Amino acid sequence: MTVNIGIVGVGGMGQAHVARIRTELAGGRIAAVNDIDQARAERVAAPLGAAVYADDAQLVAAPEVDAVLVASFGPAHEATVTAAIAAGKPVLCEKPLAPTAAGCVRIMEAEARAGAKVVTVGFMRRFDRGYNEIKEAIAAGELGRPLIVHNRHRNPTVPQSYTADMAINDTAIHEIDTMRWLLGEEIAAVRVDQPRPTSRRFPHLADPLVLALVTESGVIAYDEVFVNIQYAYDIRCEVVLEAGTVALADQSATVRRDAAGARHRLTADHNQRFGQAFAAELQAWINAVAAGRQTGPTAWDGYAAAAVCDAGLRALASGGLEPVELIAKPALYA
Ligand code: ISE
Repeated sequence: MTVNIGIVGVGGMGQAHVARIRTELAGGRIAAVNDIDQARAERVAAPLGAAVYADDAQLVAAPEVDAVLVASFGPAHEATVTAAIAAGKPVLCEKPLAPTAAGCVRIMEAEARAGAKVVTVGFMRRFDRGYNEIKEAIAAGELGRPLIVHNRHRNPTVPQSYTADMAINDTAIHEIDTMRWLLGEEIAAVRVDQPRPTSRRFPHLADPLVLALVTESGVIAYDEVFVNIQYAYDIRCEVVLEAGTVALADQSATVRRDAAGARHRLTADHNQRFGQAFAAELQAWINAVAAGRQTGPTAWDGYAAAAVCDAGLRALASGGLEPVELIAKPALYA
């Protein structure tokens, strides 16, 4: 069976997904396209022979669309995702599921009414080989319990449209989800420290930030978020356990040595760094849709990450440790 996918949002992220589905992955095709920029939707759809819909609700309802891939702007996600739930169509939604925990609760309520999980959230790091090896090393137990995690999330630069809040709910949200998944527990409280800002930033940003994510059992996961570091897209994670540490290795397969020294290549952006993870995530989703089941992070995971982001924004304003307030987990996600 070929899964006919309708995509909502074909900016950089959406177009990268379209290219993967077309050239790298099996079992799926883009059947329909929607974007706020109609001309862009038409440009992407034309070589694929895909239909173009002027609005996302029409795309979701279209009979030729089996499943929906959402790669639009975060604030637009909730409307598309709830339309897909109402239509009973599987939906893979890029993060954030919704920009606030309240929006994610409304999405979970829609799934509860429909009585089925159809939502997958695009937290692609769960499909990255390195993070999976770290998870296996923790689970093996030989090094004891995890105590501290040191994360670094560095972007070379961000566009002027990037807002102060996005450091938390668009960038750090990746570590927030990854920590919940790696450590197998919820984050209970958040503090956000603001070091001296780099001068190479837009004045409306505090950059870098350092988050301290405190889990239910007391692990502290630090996250340096630095979105104007100039040199590369650099993601690091080191877990400190009782009898050793496990960390992501550097990404390059080769090391160059010359008169200037020894060095390996760094990646330029998230599509390069997480190309393998994005492909594995999308392939798993296509396979699951074909088999009629849900896979990957659920709406609950999207909600829990958003609740930590909400607390992170409060912590940024207060400078103190802010508790994460979670509702009781609905039965559908037990
Ligand atoms: C972007 O939306 C991402 O998801 C990237 O992984 C992250 O590094 C970047 O900071 C975000 O803006």
